[in-house]
Amino acid sequence: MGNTKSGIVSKEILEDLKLNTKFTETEITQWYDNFKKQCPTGRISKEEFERIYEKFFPESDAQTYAQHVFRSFDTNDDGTLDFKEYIIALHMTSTGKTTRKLEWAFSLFDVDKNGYITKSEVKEICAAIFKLIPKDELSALPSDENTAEKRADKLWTFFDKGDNDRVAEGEFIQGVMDNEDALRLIQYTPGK
Ligand SMILES: [Ca+2]
Ligand SMILES: [Ca+2]
Repeated sequence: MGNTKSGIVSKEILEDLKLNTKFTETEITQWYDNFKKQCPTGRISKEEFERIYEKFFPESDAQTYAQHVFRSFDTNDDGTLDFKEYIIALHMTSTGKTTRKLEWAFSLFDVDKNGYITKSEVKEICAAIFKLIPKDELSALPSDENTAEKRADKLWTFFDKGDNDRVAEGEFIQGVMDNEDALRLIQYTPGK
């Protein structure tokens, strides 16, 4: 098995993806063909990833957010996204169950990857989310959410922790599941 250069997704990866996502073999194979066409090297660099985000957010500054998302997808920390990381990411962020999505959201907020989220990490991600929001939408935000700092403060209250405490993955997922506002505040949904 291992690496074939023929453009056919390796059997190992295929089995793994079928097991870990709800995608079918046909879907995975089609995406692999697409991925290979767009990305002949078989890997997406951080710069390429940033450019993809810039296209999705032409009105705002998506670079910082893209860097955080890239970090959360690059599970083996080698500075590139391979096909498997790309598909798992797609699965978790788009069609996965809510808990899967929240596990991903946790890894997005856990900037230093130490298994806990601190308030300063929440602030850092909220600042990146804020850069995604176009100016005309910023002015429409409620007064307790209209700066990155306020958004972070509000989000933090849902975890019932002191400013110097830290939040474990289970606590994060529970806090977000229990509060619709928290679910809204951990992400930015364009065009609202
Ligand atoms: Ca990687
Ligand atoms: Ca952390």
